[in-house]
Amino acid sequence: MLCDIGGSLSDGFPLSLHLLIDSYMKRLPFLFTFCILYFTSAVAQLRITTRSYNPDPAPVVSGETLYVFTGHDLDTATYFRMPDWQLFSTTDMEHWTDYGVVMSTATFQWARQGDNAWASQAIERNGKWYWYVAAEDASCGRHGIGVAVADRPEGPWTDPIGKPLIPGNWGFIDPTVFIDDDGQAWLFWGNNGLWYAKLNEDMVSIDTTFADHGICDMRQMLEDEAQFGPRVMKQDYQLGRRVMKTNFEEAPWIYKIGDTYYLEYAAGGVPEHWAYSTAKSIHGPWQYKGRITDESPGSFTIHGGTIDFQGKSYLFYHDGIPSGGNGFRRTTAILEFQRNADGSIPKIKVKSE
Ligand code: FUB
Repeated sequence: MLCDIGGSLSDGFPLSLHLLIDSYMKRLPFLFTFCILYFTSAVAQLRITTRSYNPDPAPVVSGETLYVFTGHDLDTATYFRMPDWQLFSTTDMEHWTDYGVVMSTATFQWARQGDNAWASQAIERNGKWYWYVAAEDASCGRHGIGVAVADRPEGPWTDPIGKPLIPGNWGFIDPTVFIDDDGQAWLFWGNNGLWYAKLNEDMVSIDTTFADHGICDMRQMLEDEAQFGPRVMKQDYQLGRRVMKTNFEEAPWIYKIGDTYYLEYAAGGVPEHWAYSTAKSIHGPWQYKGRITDESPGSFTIHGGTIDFQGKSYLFYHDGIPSGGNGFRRTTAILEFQRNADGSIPKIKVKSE
């Protein structure tokens, strides 16, 4: 197994991010105008709703229905102000059912209440739904990964373990979950670092005999340009300064087609673009495959993922177009695309309106 289990878990989103974002926000008008001009041939974007901001989309197919679990940026947000999570569904990619807010931080007694309800992904197994979320572990003031369970996507959702599945630590955000052909479920997560764990069959605990007390640290792999793309100058939150790092930033999105594992992710530092790597084993080594999109118009984050539904492929991500370029008021966007015959993902042009 190509798992590095050494090193301390110390990357994450610290106060220095405020400075970085502050400088980004000052450049927003220019960047937003640039995006609009750059994507001149763009046509209207597919939206689920503009009723509320709905960032960090995580699509999942169940039978004839595609569900999209999202976060929720408050209408007045000037930093990440995210109290709860929302749900939408469709059977035709045109008409959407809006379930509104279906879960909040109140589900997790261990979490900071009313804020920091960050990115998530849900999955169905044996008639139950499991929703993995990033929420702030109040015991340490850092994000950890929680899990909620329900009989149906719209809930009611409950916390079956009463504690974080993965306790808080630097960079412990953005969970993505996947069940392999042999029934083994895997949970990946990370910002400025990447980690994964083997879920037990109950989906609400991890196999602590795996890797280092159940967690495999992939940060050494992230150092390899062949696996995660060319180094760029990026903020290192642990060091509090900018250093050269490979492409991976955050928001892993994992799935498998045939015998190939796909790991899509937000890349390049902020502003982020969407990129991917593939592997023949869940444990790697990964092979960097390139950009899927350029930066998202009006948003310095891009969090999303691709999914196949009713014979077509779709990219879900968020942008800042409806809010006029406010990177903390993000809206889900959808683009249809065609995978190449060899399974590779073509470069997809994000839309400007
Ligand atoms: O929405 C809060 C954070 O911003 C997510 O966890 C990241 O992926 C980025 O989208």
